[in-house]
Amino acid sequence: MLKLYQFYPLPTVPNASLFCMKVETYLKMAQIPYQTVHWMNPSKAPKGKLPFIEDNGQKIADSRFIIEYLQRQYPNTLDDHLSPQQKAYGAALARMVDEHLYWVVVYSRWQDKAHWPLLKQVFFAHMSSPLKWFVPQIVRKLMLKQLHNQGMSRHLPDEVYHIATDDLQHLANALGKQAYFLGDKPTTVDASLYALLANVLYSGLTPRLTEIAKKHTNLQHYCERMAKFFD
Ligand SMILES: N[C@@H](CCC(=O)N[C@@H](CS)C(=O)NCC(=O)O)C(=O)O
Repeated sequence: MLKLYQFYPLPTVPNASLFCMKVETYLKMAQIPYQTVHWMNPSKAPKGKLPFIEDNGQKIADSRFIIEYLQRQYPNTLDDHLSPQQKAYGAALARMVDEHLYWVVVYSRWQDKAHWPLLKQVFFAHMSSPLKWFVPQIVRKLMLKQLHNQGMSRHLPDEVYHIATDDLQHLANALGKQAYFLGDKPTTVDASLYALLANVLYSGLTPRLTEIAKKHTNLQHYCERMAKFFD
């Protein structure tokens, strides 16, 4: 059976990693049977990041390539009704989440000092004792370096939360009164959007972002609908 290598789940969201949760949401939406393998050390993954999958003796890394592989190997009708224009719009929304808002979440979790004690406790809950004493600091240093290189942490905190406010408003407007981001049926792009929005609203790890997102009741109702895939 297909194996999904990902971090341990959190009590309130299927995964704290947006990319692990995106792939798991897609597997559920596409009704593909899989086994989860909980993995703590991304450096041992094929591309040094999680998630990756193993299927028929082949390892595939990166959520985008994983989903493309799954679409080829386990065809489904999720996106069949979409026009090329809707697919292009969906891809733009997914990239906004995966390549941009993701960094706002990373900032809120790792850079914002007020959030660090809780993050440390929750993220490293499954780590054994000697490692637990020094690994969290090493990982935090790595994440802060990534944030600096990507550029998000060069902004002032208020600027980062301004970006979040603006972009979450765009997402709320994009969803409007629809049940899912591309209409009345869930499609592949909802895997990315749900992973981000559920983490922002329910993980408990980004209180300032949660406050901003909670103003949009349509985004909350959307997450409640998407959560049914995990029942
Ligand atoms: N482009 C990758 C991004 C995956 C990613 O950034 N994973 C993070 C967890 S959310 C990770 O493993 N980070 C470990 C590291 O950067 O060392 C994907 O779509 O799968």
